[in-house]
Amino acid sequence: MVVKTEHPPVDNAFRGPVRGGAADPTFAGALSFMRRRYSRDLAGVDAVVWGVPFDCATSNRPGARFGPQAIRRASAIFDGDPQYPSGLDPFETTVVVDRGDCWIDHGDTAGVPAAIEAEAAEIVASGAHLLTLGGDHSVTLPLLRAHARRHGPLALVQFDAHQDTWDDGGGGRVSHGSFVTTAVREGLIRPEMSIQIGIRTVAPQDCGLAILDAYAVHAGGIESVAQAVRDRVGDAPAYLTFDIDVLDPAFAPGTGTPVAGGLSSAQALMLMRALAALDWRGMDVVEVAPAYDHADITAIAASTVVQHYLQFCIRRA
Ligand SMILES: [Mn+2]
Repeated sequence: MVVKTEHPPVDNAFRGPVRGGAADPTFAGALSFMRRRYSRDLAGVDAVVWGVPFDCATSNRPGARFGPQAIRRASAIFDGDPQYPSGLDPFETTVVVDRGDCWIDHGDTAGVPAAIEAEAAEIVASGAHLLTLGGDHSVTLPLLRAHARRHGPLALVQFDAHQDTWDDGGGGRVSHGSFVTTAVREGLIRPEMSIQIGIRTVAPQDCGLAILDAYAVHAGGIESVAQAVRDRVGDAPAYLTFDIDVLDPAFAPGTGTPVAGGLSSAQALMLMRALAALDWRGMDVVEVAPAYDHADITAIAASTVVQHYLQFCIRRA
C-alpha cells in the first residue's frame, strides 16, 4: 500500500488558483460553477458566473430558485478534464469566477428586479461577461437593463418554448412571461435584430421579434437556422437568454412550464456552436426547477449550455 501525503489541491472553490482546472472529485467537494473560485473581486476577470435564485414570478410550477444550486452540482463533472470538443482547458486562457448568488428578499417581490439590476450592473461595468444562473425568466429583464446600460440596445437571441411577450401591465409586473414586452418598451433590445428559437406556444403579440419555432429547427436543420439568426443579428452586440424549456421535456423535464415538441440538447448545443461568432456580451440560463428533474437531466443540459458559452462565445485576446 502506498500512502500519498501529497496530492493536487482540492476545494478549488475557495482556495484554489483562478487559472487552470481543479482536482476535486466529481462526486464530492465544495461546489461552485465548474469549481471556479468564489470571488467578488472583478479585477482581471473575464467572466463571472452568478446565481439568481428567484422564482416568485412563475405562472405554473415553481422551483427555479433551486436552479443555481443544481446547475453548479451538475457542472462539477466538467472540470479537471480537457473540454469537449475543443480539447482545451478554457481556464488557462480565461479567468472565470463564481460570485455566488444574488441576495433575494422574498418578502419584497416588487423590489427584486432592482436588486438584481444593481448587482448585475456592477459586474457588467467591470467589462466581464456575466453568465447568470436563474431563477425564473423574470430575472432576464433586470439583466437586460444592466447590459443595455453598458452596451446600448442589444440583439436578443432567445431560446424558449414561449415568446414571453404577454401583457406586462405597463412595465411594472414581475412576471416570467412578459420580460420581452418590457424590454422592447424600454428600448433595451432591438426587436428588428432579435430572434426567438424553439417557440411552440402563441402569445397575443410578437413585439417585433422574429420567430423560428421548434418545428423550423426540426425541419430546416441546424445550419439554416443558424444562418437565419446570423442574418438577423448581424454585428450587433448580442445577449443570449436560454430558457431551458426550449428543450423537449425528454431533455429537460425539470422545468416549470414544459411543452412537448422541443429541441434536443444536441440541437441546442450545435446551434450555440454555430453562433459562436456573434458579438456576445452576456447570457443567462433560466427556469431549471430540479424538483421535477430526473437523474439531473435538466441540470446537466443547463450546465453544458453555460460551459459551451464559456468555451465558444467569449472572445479571447
Ligand atoms: Mn421563457
